[in-house]
Amino acid sequence: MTILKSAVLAALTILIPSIAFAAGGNLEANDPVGITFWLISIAMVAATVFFLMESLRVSGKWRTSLIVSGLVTLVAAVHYFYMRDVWVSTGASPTVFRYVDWLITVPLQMIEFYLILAACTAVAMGVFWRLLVGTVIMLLGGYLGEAGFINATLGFVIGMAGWAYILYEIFAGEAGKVAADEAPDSVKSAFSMMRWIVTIGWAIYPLGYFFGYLAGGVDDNSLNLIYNVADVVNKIGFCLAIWAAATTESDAKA
Ligand SMILES: *C/C=C(C)/C=C/C=C(C)/C=C/C1=C(C)CCCC1(C)C
Repeated sequence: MTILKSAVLAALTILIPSIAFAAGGNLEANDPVGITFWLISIAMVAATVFFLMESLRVSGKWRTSLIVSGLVTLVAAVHYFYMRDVWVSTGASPTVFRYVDWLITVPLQMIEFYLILAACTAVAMGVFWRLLVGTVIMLLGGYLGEAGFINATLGFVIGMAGWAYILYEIFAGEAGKVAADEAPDSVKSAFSMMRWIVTIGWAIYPLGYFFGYLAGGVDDNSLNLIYNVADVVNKIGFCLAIWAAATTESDAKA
């Protein structure tokens, strides 16, 4: 426990100076998108502190889920600092930073489906690997298409195939079946909330790729505003569902 507490403290001491060092550029009062970049970068820091601190009070088997939640918002916080700088100093979309963020946070979020099931029942490792591979295919397709390494439409199709595979696994595949048959109520409802976030909340990103990039019909302001607001639900909301199950299950057994 003391080692864990020291680790959490160490993580927070790294996090807090990084806020101070993020230069921030010059935020203008008439830049609502810039303001959302600021609000969300700070919200991600607050969420990180919350999840890491809460990881200390849940029962042992739930700890990993909450630490991973804290890592998701930590990684997002750091990328938001950088994206915010790009936005306020150039007014351009920070696309590369977004993809780098996604490459780390999205696989971690998909692994949470496995972790919350593993905290309450026996789950095959295959679930973990399938979710991970589906996620990597989805992001790699999108990145290669958007960066121009492969045809943009082909990249989109590969990305959509990866997403479809993930959705299959959490609705009709083994993960979905284990959740329906073996998980306690609190985990069932977290699983279902997370699944809808991945279906509806995450649909924003392929829509952004399609309309913003393939069809070229969305301006940078709207695109970034939508992505920013969506990230609050899709990252902090997603992790709060996990936190709710973790604390309910830990309290029930205390
Ligand atoms: C916090 C960031 C999140 C949850 C980002 C999620 C991103 C996606 C679900 C992206 C999906 C894509 C497709 C399904 C096809 C086209 C390419 C992508 C990468 C935009």
